[in-house]
Amino acid sequence: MEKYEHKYGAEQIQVLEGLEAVRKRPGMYIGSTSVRGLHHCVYEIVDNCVDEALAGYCTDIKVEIEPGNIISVEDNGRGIPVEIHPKTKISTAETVYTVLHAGGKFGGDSGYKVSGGLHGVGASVVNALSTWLEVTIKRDGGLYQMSFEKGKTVKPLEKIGDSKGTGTKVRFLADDTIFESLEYEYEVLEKRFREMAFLTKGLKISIEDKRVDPVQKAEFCFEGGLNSFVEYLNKNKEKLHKSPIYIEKNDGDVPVEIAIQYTTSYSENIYSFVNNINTIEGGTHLEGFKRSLTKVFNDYARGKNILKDKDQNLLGEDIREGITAVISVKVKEPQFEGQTKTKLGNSEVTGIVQSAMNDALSAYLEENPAVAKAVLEKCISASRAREAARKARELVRRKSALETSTLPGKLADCSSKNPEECEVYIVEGDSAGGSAKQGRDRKYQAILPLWGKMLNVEKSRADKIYNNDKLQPVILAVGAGIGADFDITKIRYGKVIIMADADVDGAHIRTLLLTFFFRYMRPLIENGNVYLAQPPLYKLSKKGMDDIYCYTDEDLDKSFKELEEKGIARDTLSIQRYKGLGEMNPEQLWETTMDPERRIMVKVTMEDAIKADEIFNLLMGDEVEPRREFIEKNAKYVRNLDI
Ligand code: 1YM
Repeated sequence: MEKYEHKYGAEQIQVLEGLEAVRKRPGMYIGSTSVRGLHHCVYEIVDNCVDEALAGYCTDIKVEIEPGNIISVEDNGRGIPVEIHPKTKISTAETVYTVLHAGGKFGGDSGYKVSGGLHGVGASVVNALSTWLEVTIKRDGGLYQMSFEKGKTVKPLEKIGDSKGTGTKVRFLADDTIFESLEYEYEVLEKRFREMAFLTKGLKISIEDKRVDPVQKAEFCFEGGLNSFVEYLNKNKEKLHKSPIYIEKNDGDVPVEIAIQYTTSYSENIYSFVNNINTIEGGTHLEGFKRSLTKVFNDYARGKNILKDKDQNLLGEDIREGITAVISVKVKEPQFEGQTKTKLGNSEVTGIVQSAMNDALSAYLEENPAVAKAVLEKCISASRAREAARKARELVRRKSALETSTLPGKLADCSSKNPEECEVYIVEGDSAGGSAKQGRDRKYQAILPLWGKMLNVEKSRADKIYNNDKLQPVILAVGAGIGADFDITKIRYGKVIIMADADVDGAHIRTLLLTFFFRYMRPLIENGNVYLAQPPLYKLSKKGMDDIYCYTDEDLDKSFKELEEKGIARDTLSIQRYKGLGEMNPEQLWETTMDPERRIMVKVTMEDAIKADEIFNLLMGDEVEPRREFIEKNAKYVRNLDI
């Protein structure tokens, strides 16, 4: 068997220092060491397979979660090159796994590798953050293998046999001294791989979770690409036209793929991707899409005399009502901006997307007049509703100007007027509201109790939202308007905290409020002003001992263990399980959930909000069956919002 020589030269010493840096500051390379960073490692390896698919050599990717949280990823591409690399003097495969950012630098460049941002940091980072990692390569008729521990080579690449076909397989165990937990969440991975399969037409991606019996698995392959994606997103919605509008332009520097389908809903659902990365904050590609959509529909409506000379143009928001769209572009050197580095900054992309859309969309409308008519009718009714909303809003404003207090009656406001130090607790239920009012710090903390069933935002246009008696107090308390009028500089509280029970009803209210904020006060979430309070689930007490509050089941187990070590047996403790906030007296609520020194709060991210929005669609959609199915299957997901 041939063996690849392994020498430690100056290059190799630099390599080891490089990977040491990754282990010292993992967050810098994978975002975080939470379960999110853990999943990120899997995506990094799978991204290499997808690059190989985009290059036209790989059709099949298999991902497995083995018992013990070992990840295995296999593709049927060309196999990572095995010959000695001229610069490092070791095999190219080992170079890819030990040199930081080797992917782009060493010729393994598909052209659309991501520079900077959270993604694309490569195989060597995953290697550095793994207790062990093993790579098997089938190439040129040979079977090759190498292995590493914590990024260090323990077995350099060696030919261990012959092979038919080609491909690469990577198995690794993430390092539990680096990651907070090694428990992969099957649903999270499944969702990402479904998305990746939608984004790469014809690529088959399968996932199997072998930690559970029976094995949980899924296989994705979509010949329709983004068309299939949009159909999937709309599967529980009523559609205005049968098949999505599909636009593809591959001839330029920036390939563009877009699918659009209108539904009867009132919300706007646009997902955008750059190099397969979800650009949650949008950017120049989304801007180009919106501009073209607005222009093409207005031009068509004028040309066909659907909009008369005297009529005003339709606004972008009118034309996006009820739209579901996915936009995917590939950019060679993407610049990512924004709070979470998921906003595309490359200015040239706006015009590229815009012109790709202009031609294709106007041609589509000419060829499909019935679709054009149905969509425009909806747009026009949206613009009328917008007018009605404006009038309703003015009414609210005028009313406020006359009244001495513009604040909702139920709000117990704080005495400070400095938004930076103020917070408002939106509390579910009257009794919890009462406790919160008594327990709070009056100077900085305001309480707004809400009750009863929330308005179904999905089925309401903006005018109804303004007049809704449940949401109006929230709008007035926050003080910054809604929708296009929302002005973040006017918010009255720096922290808007949703405080709901840790049960299904609480999750429901949380989902509703998050969806409302996501749809109508999005900057509030983007700016990081929305929080979820975390009330405890249990109280442990015993005579002569300070009460112990536990916020999760794991917390409870940990406390039992710690107490047992101190000689306090479990069965001598009195355990209270809190079913609702209402069971806590004001003092307890302050101590456990509201005291800034002691409380645990979760800042809501755009991802949480998107998840809430998706769940909300399912919970509130017209069809009962998918909702029931979803609740049965994914009750855990609703709780996951709290993670
Ligand atoms: C399970 C992980 O990494 N597959 C993979 C990686 C590479 C190639 C094929 C590949 C790329 C190229 C040429 C090229 C990589 N090669 C490199 C480098 N699966 C997985 N499959 N031949 C094979 O891009 O030119 C980096 S990744 F740098 F060595 F070329």
